Amino acid sequence: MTDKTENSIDHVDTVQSIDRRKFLNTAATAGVAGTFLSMGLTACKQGTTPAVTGNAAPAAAAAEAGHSPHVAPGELDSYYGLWSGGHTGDVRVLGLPSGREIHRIPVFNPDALVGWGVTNESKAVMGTKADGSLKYHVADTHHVHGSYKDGTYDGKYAWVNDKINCRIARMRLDVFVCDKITEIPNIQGFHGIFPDKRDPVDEKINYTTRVFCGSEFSAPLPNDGHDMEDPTKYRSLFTCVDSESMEVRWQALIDGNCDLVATSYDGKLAATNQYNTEGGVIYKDMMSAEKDACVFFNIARIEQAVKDGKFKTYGDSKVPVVDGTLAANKDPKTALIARVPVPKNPHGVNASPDGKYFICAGKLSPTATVIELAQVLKWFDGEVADIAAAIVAEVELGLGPLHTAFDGRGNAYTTIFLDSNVVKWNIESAIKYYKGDKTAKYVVDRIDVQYQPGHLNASMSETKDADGKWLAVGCKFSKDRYLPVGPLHPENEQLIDISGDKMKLVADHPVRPEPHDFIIVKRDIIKPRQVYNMDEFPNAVKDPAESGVTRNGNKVTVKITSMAPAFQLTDFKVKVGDEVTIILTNHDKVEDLTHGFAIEKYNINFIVNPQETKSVTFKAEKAGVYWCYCSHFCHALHLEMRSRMIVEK
Ligand code: K7E
Ligand code: CUA
Ligand code: CA
Repeated sequence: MTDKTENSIDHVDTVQSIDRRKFLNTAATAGVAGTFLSMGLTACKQGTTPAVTGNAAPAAAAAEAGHSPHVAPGELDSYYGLWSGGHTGDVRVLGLPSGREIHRIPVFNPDALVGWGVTNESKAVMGTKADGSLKYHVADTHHVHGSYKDGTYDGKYAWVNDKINCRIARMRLDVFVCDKITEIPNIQGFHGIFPDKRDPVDEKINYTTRVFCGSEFSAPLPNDGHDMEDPTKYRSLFTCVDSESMEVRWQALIDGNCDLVATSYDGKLAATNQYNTEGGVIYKDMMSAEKDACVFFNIARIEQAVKDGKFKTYGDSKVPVVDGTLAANKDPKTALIARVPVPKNPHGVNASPDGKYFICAGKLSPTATVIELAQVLKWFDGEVADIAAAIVAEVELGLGPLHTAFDGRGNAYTTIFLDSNVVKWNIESAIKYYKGDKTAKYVVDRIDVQYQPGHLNASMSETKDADGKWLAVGCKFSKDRYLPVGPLHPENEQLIDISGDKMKLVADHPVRPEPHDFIIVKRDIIKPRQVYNMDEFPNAVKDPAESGVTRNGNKVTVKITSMAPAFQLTDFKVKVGDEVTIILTNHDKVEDLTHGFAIEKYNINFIVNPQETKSVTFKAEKAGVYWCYCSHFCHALHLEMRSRMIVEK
């Protein structure tokens, strides 16, 4: 174990420390922090609040130093931020360093602005019941990750998980729209995701072709009413989804559970941290063991096993499930998985940008475990007898380490939930220290954040091009940082300048609860288009002359075009009882010329971007005249841009 005085930071502001202590003892310990503490952090060997909270900067002092996040009016940010929205079920797009929110991509939940969950096209992506209504209305997004090429983002896709209904969604980054959602079978509590960075076998494939998914909760397999009262029979699976087709390729049955996911730069390994190796159903059981694990998956071997027919299927699912349990994988030379022991209930697992290490943060242990991937591969080759040899460091960072980001200069940045700070530490120094060199100072800097940080990420941190400029931190509590707005506080996203030796807090941004993970991508990597090609939509009304009403029994199709400031049809007739489908193509080609289509009293609104086509289907239930109006400002005659739906008895 470590000696934290060895790794203290020199400049301790005693007054600040006392203030913080007082704060934690009152406000924070009353909440989640208190729960965590009572859950066993005090059981840690060195589990008292560290003497050093270090570098706590009063707001005024923080503002005076560091690069300015201010981006002047008319100027563009240098990074895109893709932020999971949490239980709003969407993905936020920010410009960084300004923190300006420039878009929200509706994903799992309906969105009244664009008509997500209203249009037929979006419903087809979201999934419907037999009657055409949406299958799900809630979601909980945690993790957003982008597609890779050659170890860095290629700007093609991003993916996000839904923990509530076990769905993975893909977003096209050329148009910032969700285009596919897959519901993963056999699992519950779908939490971590990570795309692979190259193919484990074919050297030529140096880009993402798979996305790996962890399932946090175990359940009977198949979950069809058997074994419900016997949690020892509950199972958890690790899932591989094809990044193009978005079909589930395979699953691996494991012992314990999955939490977060990381992938190696050589494509050979994926891993998930496990906090419930105990298979507990209540938290006391889940934290009963001193060690949990980080499980590594040998992707090439798993896919060979699938090819060789060594799999089962469960219930209605056709997905091949290989056996990744410990009992079936005792011989390293044929093992599909390797299980590295890490201290009690670890949380994040993150891949260092040099491709060498995965870092598993301790959560209930004050440590981070550094696992060397070369050693894991050697274990799979039978060259290393004990998998624990892959652990090259296990060092103390503070109370409740969760997630780790990187600056590309050999430093890691880990959120320390209970201490409410971010610690900057040097990986190679940590390895030296762990090897026995007690002069190695691995803690480089520490900064207070407000308050209780979950995820953090640095610019390009999860790529080989980690550039060490900005670090954003998602704080779970904002408390006194903003004007009070009743009982519900916003969360607090903070921006830290990490370009120098010392971290500098430069901005606070309130955010609707509750974001988790995010990525910060150099702006030139993403190449969005502003105008669609009409041919991308098979149902496009390509010529305004095609607009009109066609009837097939009680099914009525209404084709409409828009061109500012008019719809072509200015009116259309349907009958009560008709199933009406309106197809609207926007013929405007001008960038930023979006129209809306809202139908009074029919609960319908959606937008069409330049050259885009969308459709809605509904029952004409009420006789009368119903104005259809353009709901999106488009022209000086925007208010006049209307049509009439005349519903005859
Ligand atoms: Cu740490 Cu769901 Cu990634 Cu949130 S999880 S903090
Ligand atoms: Cu068209 Cu407003
Ligand atoms: Ca545990």
